[in-house]
Amino acid sequence: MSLRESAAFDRAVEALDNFRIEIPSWGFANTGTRFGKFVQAAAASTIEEKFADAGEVNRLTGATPTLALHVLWDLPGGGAHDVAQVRLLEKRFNVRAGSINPNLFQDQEYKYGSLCNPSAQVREQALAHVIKSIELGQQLGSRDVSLWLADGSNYPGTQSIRKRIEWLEEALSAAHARLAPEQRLLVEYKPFEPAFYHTDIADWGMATHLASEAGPQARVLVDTGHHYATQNIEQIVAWLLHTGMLGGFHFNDRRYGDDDLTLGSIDPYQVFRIFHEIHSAADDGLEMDIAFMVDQSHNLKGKMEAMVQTVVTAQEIWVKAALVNRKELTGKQTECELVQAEETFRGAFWRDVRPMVSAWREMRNTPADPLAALRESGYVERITRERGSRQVGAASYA
Ligand code: RM4
Ligand code: MN
Ligand code: MN
Repeated sequence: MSLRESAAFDRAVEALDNFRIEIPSWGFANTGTRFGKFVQAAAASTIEEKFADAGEVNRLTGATPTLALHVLWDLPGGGAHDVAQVRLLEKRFNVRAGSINPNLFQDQEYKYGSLCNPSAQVREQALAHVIKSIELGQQLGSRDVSLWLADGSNYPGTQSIRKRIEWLEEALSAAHARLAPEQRLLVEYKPFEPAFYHTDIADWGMATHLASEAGPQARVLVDTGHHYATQNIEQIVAWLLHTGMLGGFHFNDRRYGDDDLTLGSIDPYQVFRIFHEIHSAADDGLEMDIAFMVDQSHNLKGKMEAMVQTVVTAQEIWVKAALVNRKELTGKQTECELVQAEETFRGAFWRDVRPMVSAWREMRNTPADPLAALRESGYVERITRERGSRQVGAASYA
């Protein structure tokens, strides 16, 4: 039997046809560590270049039709001009504006917090920025506003943790009230950095509480890099699926902190375990509406290569997890046949699905090997030539 005639291939095709992953504009820009930046000649520094790069990734992988935007980096004017420009770029590069990410972390006013700042005036300013982001989402026809706060404190006793919860509840309800019916507010959590004593939205429990209190269109966003080392992320995902609170993901890999390394580069099995929870919940008929997004910035790897590699990895692991024989697995789980259950599960992880994914790519008229196609296209050489001279002295993430 040929590959394309197998039941597994049908399942893989269905899984890949339904899998879309959003890529971030900041993944194409020059970013760095807190020690400095290594500037790349091919990095994008305008919104046009970010859309061009995203369009190329979408052409190569067939899976990235939307681009996440950070309001101050990508839409600094925030007005009609920015919106009109994005609308033109969407058409030109065949990529739509994706989630809108407010910037509540870089202005000097936010030194002691944004929505949780002890100053009512700063809290108001931060809320106004969130509302502006919601309105931008409406103007761009983009559904999700994805909220990450850098708020927290560095030393015990220096802030009232409880007061800050109340301010946050108030702000998120006020923001929720401004959502259009089709919009969603995604609440991201992170237990450390930039604050290192307490973070105001530190984990999925806090994010779930805040999203539930804010209103019916708020959900939790899981960034895989935003957990303590050794935390069982797939269990968190299972709980969020069970409670209907899972709104989306920011995918990246990590070894120590919020490292933003390419997906699956350190622990591909973890990605598999997370994807398995999603396929399994879907098979059981659970309702879900999940925004899959990448949140990575590549400091050493080429940005285009790293992004294509990320999307290809996501597609491959998504298929591996789709191919878990869940009927067999349920039987083994019920019988407590531990080793056999584990082998059924792991067997799918070890399966080489690359021939199937390549066959799907050909069926969908996309290159069989996206990384090779990127190399052959000469795209990176072209943008290196065109952008190189402008990169000297680049200082911001925008
Ligand atoms: C944070 C978080 C957010 C991202 C910012 C820039 O660590 O992951 O999602 O927007 O970084
Ligand atoms: Mn994130
Ligand atoms: Mn992060």
